[in-house]
Amino acid sequence: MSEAVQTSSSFTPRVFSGIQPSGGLTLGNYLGAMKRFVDTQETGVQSIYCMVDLHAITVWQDPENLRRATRELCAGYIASGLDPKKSILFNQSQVPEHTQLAWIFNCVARMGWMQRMTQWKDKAGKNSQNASLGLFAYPALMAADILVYHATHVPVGEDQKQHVELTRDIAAKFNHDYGVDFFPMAEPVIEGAATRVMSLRDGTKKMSKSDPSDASRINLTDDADTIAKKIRKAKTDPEALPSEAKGLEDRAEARNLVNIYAALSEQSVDAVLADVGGKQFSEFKPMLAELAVEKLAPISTEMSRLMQEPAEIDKILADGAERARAIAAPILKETYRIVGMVG
Ligand code: AQP
Repeated sequence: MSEAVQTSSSFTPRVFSGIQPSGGLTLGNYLGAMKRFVDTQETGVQSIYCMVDLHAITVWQDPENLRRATRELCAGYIASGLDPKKSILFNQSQVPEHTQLAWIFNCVARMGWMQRMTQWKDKAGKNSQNASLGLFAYPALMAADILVYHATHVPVGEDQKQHVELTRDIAAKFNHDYGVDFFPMAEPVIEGAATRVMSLRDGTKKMSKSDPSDASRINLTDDADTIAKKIRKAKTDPEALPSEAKGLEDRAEARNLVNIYAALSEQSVDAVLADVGGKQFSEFKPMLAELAVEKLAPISTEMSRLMQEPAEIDKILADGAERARAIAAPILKETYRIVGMVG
C-alpha cells in the first residue's frame, strides 16, 4: 500500500469543492462558493477546486458552450483570487479516478438514497423517466470527487448540504461493508451571510445560472449598468428596512438583498441593519448596486483579460490535473485492493 494513503480516522485536513461549468457564473456561486474558497486558500490548508464538467453534462450542454464555460469558470476562480500555485485547479474529466471511484460508489449507494435527493427531484421534475441516468447518479460522482482526495472539508452553499451528507453515508457504508476505516467523514462547511442567495425575481427560489430569466441573477460578467438595473428591478416589498434581523423573517426578498449586502461588505446582517434600518428600498438599492459593482467589476475585468488567453488557462488546468492525479491515483488503487480487484 502507498504510504501517501491514510487508512485511519486521523485524516489530514484537506479541502475539496467544485462548480459546474453549466453556464455563466452567478453572484450565488461567488458568495456561496468562490469567495469562500479564496478565504480557505489563505488558511494554508491544501485546497483542491474543480470545474465539474462531468456533472454539467447530466443535463444537455452544447459542446462549444461547455468548452467556453469551463475556461470561463477557471478564469472566474483565478479572478476571484485563487492562485493556481497555492490551490489545485483542474477539470474533472482530466482526472479519470473520479469516474472510476464513482462506479464503486454506484455499487455502494442505494437507489432509495438517490431518490430522496432534493436536487434530483427539482431537476428531474415530473418527467423523471426522461431524465438522464447521470443526473440520478450525480451524488455518487460527487462523493467520489470528494473522497478520491480523502477530503475532510467541503465548502458549499446550503443547496449542496444534502449531497455532502450523502457522501458521508456512502463513506460510512463502504467502511462498514469492507471493515475498514478508509474514507473520512467529510464535513460540509456552510458559512457566512449568503449561503443561499435567492433569485432577484422570486425570494423563494435559489439564484441559479440555469434560470431562464436573466433578470433573476447577477452574472459575474454583467457590466455596471446591468448590475444596477437588475438590482433596481429586484422584487421587494413596500415596507422600510427593519433595524434587526428578526424583522426580516417573513420578508424573503428583503432578507435576500440584505444578506447580499452583508456578504459583499463582509459585515453581519445585524451590523448592516444597524446602518440601514428605517431606509426605503429606493435608498437601499442604489447603495447595494454601488457595492456590488465595486466588488464585482474587478473580477469581471480580470475574467475578460484571462479569457483572451485560452492556452494559458488550458496549461493551468493540465498542471492542476497532474497534481490532482498524484493524490487521487494511490487512493483509488487502495480502494480497488480493498474491494478485491486483482492487478
Ligand atoms: N444561489 C446560491 N447561493 C449560494 N450558493 C450557491 N451555489 C450555487 N448557487 C448558489 C453554490 O455554488 C457551488 C457550485 O454550484 P454548481 O454550479 O455546481 O451547482 P448548483 O448549486 O446547481 O448551481 P446553479 O447555479 O443552480 O447551477 P445549475 O443552474 O447549472 O444547476 C455550490 O457550492 C453551490 O452550493
